[in-house]
Amino acid sequence: MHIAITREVSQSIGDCELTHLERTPINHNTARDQHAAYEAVLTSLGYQIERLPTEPNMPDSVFVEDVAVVLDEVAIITRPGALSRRDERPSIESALRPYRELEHITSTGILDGGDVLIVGRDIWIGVSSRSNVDAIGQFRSHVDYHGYQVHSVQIRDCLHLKSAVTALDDTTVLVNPARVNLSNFKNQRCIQVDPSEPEAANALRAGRTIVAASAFPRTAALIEAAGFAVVTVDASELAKAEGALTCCSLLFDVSVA
Ligand code: CIR
Repeated sequence: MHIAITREVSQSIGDCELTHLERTPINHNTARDQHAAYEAVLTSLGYQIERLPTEPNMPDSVFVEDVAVVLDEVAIITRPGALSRRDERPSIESALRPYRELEHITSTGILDGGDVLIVGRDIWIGVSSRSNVDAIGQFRSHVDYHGYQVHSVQIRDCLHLKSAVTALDDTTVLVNPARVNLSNFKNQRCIQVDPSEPEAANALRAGRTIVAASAFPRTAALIEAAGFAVVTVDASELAKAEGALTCCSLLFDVSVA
């Protein structure tokens, strides 16, 4: 069974954290419609959606990815780098508890799930304004035992590692080389975003299908040309909050006896 944990867009999304973008008005209805369309795509790809109720006082709470990292063996509850986002944790913990053992990142570690890239048994964690080396060490101690190799990686000019690179399958990454050095991914097949679409590196791997933003058609064509099935969605309103496609869900599998 494939599960997608999502959360309804908060009415207060206009008060979201912003790091690189100027604040512009976010239309809550448009954001909600785009989010519903994103969920519909995941449903069509075989995911069962577990939608958490909206959190009126947590502007960024739609971006559930930042609060947990779900592996087959364990889920890590993060300690988000932005103070305003730490109250997002209890509801995500409750949602994950039926499915996974839980581990936690504790002070003085900070970690956003958006900085954690899983490619097969390799995990890269971006050192960013939201994630630090303390948390990377904690993360490693939680997953070592399960056979994962954890690598820390420097990023440039973006919020999270996954604004720079995402996984298309267990051996292929989609990268913006202006934001992260390609030399980190010597053992992976690297597909580079179209240079005119610097935000396009965040695509969502949903089983064998890649969900890509409709704003970046050139990169979507490159992904398709590399042999992947691609579905596009419009995430332009959520992008005003510096959110992209991986941010809006926690995807994982549950074995049914
Ligand atoms: C934040 O700054 O925390 C939100 N406005 C955007 C978070 C996007 N999350 C992600 O890329 N994983």
